[in-house]
Amino acid sequence: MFFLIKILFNLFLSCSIMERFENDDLQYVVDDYYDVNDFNNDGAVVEPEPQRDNAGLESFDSDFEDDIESSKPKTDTSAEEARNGKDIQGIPWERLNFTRERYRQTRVREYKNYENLYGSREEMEKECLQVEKGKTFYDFQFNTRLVKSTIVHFQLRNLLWATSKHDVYLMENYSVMHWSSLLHKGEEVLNVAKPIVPNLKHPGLLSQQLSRVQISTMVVKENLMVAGGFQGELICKYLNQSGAAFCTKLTTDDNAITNAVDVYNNPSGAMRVMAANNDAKIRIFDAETFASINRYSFNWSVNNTSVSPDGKLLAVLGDSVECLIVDAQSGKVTNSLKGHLDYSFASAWHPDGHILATGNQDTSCRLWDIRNLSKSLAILKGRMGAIRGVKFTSDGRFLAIAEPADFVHIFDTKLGYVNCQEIDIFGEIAGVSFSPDTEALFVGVADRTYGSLLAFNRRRYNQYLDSML
Ligand SMILES: *[C@@H]1O[C@H](CO)[C@@H](O)[C@H](O)[C@H]1NC(C)=O
Ligand SMILES: *[C@@H]1O[C@H](CO)[C@@H](O)[C@H](O)[C@H]1NC(C)=O
Ligand SMILES: *[C@@H]1O[C@H](CO)[C@@H](O)[C@H](O)[C@H]1NC(C)=O
Ligand SMILES: *[C@@H]1O[C@H](CO)[C@@H](O)[C@H](O)[C@H]1NC(C)=O
Ligand SMILES: *[C@@H]1O[C@H](CO)[C@@H](O)[C@H](O)[C@H]1NC(C)=O
Ligand SMILES: *[C@@H]1O[C@H](CO)[C@@H](O)[C@H](O)[C@H]1NC(C)=O
Ligand SMILES: CC(=O)N[C@H]1CO[C@H](CO)[C@@H](O)[C@@H]1O
Repeated sequence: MFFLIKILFNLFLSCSIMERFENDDLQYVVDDYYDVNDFNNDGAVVEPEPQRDNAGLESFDSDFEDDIESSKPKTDTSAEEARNGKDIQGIPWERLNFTRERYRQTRVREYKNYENLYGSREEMEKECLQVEKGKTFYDFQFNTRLVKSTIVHFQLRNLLWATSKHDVYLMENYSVMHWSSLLHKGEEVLNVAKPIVPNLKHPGLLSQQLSRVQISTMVVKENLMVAGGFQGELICKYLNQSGAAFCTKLTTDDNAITNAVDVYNNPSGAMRVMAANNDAKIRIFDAETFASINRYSFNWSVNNTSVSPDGKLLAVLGDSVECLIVDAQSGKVTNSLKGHLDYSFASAWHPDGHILATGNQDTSCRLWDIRNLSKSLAILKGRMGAIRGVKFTSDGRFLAIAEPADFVHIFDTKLGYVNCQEIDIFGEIAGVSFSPDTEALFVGVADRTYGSLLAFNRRRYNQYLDSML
């Protein structure tokens, strides 16, 4: 029952340690918890030392695990089992001393959101869009523990990508895993603990062998996977080739984390790779030759960037309450977005190119109309935590925003974002991704016991119309 211990431990953290520790210390403590220092030399993750102050729970834990061992339950949950009342994550509430509802209430009440800037959020809450919850746009399809997401940095939750409704890529320890829904099976596609020797050789290409990379962020688009590392690494891999095409260390700065990577087409259609780092720089590479094309510097660590659908504008987010709109060709700042109360870590553009959504530690997602940036268009509020993941479907119909734990919210953009489905689970969220055809939504949960991949299916017209009548 590691997961409950973890949550209780986090509560313990929030109550006693968090008050005393400043941000970086908390980050360190939380990182510690999320395996950063648990990776040992052979690439496996070692079990953490038993936590103090929870002796009672520990014995509860081991009893419980023994139970599981003897009865060997199937850990996966199908749509049918869920309809018949099984918990979608397979959490055996019936054997616990509290109900799911009660635990949910406690968790929402006790959860301490991580903030860099403190201050009242009351004014903001008043401005938030009034939203009707309880819609179903995506139906639960399955949950599997055959693959389990892991996280290396508690603020970076962009570690899962779907390339089709059957194909998902995610990080598990030192492995980039591919999950096939058709085969119902996970398979390692790249091991980043072992030395990675880049395949591509060009004169002048700044490529180098890497190993023991802790992947902090990734993107997979079509045939190209790009991953960023905790020490400023960048790894580019074609999915149809073994090994990696290009690897490099982007910076030798001490604080070098690659926070965000993206693959996009520039206005003339050429494919580009973009990386945003804690050394306050954005770097752009050609996605075929991996030649360095541009480098833009900012005044603060760049924590997330995203490129407008036409490839002309960059949204640049980081350790600032302001988000910047930057010309992608020149790196010139053309606008700044004012409204958020803390730092931002996620963004996405509506495919129509007019709407930008930004996810922030102030627990909100703001929508901006790029044609008039004087004020945000709307504020969408999470339940308890920062908004660390933001994704639109490729047809623009839905927006999903993910909190660091427990909640993913899906909004219908066509109806003005006032209708919402709330996906309610327990555990840290490593990433959310719609399949490019919009049919599937995947959520990666990082947890030692309940870590899993959840899949949801888009509900189609007939049912959907019913639900709207
Ligand atoms: C990741 O580490 C956990 C804990 O050591 C282990 O159970 C799991 O099999 C590992 N997964 C992979 C893909 O290496
Ligand atoms: C659950 O509650 C029952 C009765 O209230 C008690 O006997 C039992 O020890 C409790 N179990 C745990 C694991 O706390
Ligand atoms: C892999 O795909 C790329 C296009 O993305 C293509 O140029 C290349 O020839 C393919 N390589 C193999 C080995 O199939
Ligand atoms: C920024 O965040 C969004 C949403 O979380 C993500 O889709 C995008 O890939 C991130 N940008 C980069 C450059 O990683
Ligand atoms: C960085 O700060 C300098 C001095 O405060 C300012 O002139 C410049 O516009 C800032 N650059 C950006 C990209 O915000
Ligand atoms: C932009 O929006 C603001 C309010 O959100 C409005 O007052 C202003 O007139 C708009 N500007 C233009 C050029 O439409
Ligand atoms: C996740 C991450 O690396 N966030 C960084 C954003 O930028 C600031 C620096 O200004 C870092 O302290 C954060 O670690």
